[in-house]
Amino acid sequence: MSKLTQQAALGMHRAMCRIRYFEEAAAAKYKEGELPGFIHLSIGQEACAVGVCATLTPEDYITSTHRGHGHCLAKGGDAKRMMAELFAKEAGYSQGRGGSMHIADVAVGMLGANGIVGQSMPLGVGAALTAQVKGSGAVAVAFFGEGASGAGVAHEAMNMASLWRLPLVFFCEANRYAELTPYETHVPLANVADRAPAYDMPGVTIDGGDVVAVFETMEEAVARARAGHGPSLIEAKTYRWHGHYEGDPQKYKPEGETEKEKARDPIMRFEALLRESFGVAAAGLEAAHAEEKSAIEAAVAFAEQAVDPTPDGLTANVYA
Ligand SMILES: Cc1ncc(C[n+]2csc(CCOP(=O)(O)OP(=O)(O)O)c2C)c(N)n1
Ligand SMILES: [Mg+2]
Repeated sequence: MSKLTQQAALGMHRAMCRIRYFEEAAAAKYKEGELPGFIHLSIGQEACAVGVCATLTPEDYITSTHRGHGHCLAKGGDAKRMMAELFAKEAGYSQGRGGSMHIADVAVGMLGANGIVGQSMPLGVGAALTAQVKGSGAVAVAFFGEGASGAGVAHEAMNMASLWRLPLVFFCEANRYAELTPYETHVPLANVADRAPAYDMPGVTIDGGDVVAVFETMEEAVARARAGHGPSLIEAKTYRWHGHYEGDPQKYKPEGETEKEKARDPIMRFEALLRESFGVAAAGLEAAHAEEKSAIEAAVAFAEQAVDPTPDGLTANVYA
């Protein structure tokens, strides 16, 4: 396992800030009524997206979920085109036709957000099979939630990936809730990763708020996948600070739970490590925050000024 360099660590810190500012801006604009449709935010879960994608090359693939902004940004997606998509503008990734849950950037290996719970997993199988057949050396990571882990298709995907020894990592962001449903009311096991032995693959449960733990665990799983030894199942225990969707009154959360989690902010925890173990000056971290914040402000301005789709484009890219 390679040691995390200061340069890589700083890049990861920036990516976490970028996701946080992107989603905070999206939340604010949603509240103002500027974004049509639903948005699902991953604020509090940034260490997962970033720790995973920091182990991948641009040629590697990820498949994402309905909560996919962080995944896309961490894989190298463009904040301006993403924000424009949220604003339903022509300059968006799907020309404003898809919104938050239909953002993909194949050029950076981001094969798509996905509104169909569980489907990131068979799509990950397909991407990994492509890499195996082509002998390209690429790996795929399928992000999914603990809610998705009970879907039939999740088990079909893990079964097939193991059988064919595909270069794939199943990465579960176990954020305690599936919509309004708490973990223990729909998963019989303490950990989603405990299912891994049934598929003859390694399974590990980690602290999803610790970006270095995510990175190091992923490095091992990616190395295993690249070496042709097959898939792994990683479960990161994490927490979403916001509701399932923006506007969710969150009545199902016990009082004080979100505040308790906010005190363990993954960005603050990483910053403490960067100062103490990597010798990074506080001023450097503040500068990173300022730059990422202003890049997101630029993305919002870009999206606000972008043009709306026009009615004559209604049937473009419609095939049936
Ligand atoms: C096939 C399917 N069934 C149900 C839904 C409705 N739905 C949207 S999100 C969600 C819960 C997903 O929970 P989880 O996998 O834990 O992801 P999280 O929202 O916590 O990130 C459900 C049931 C859906 N979108 N697709
Ligand atoms: Mg969940």
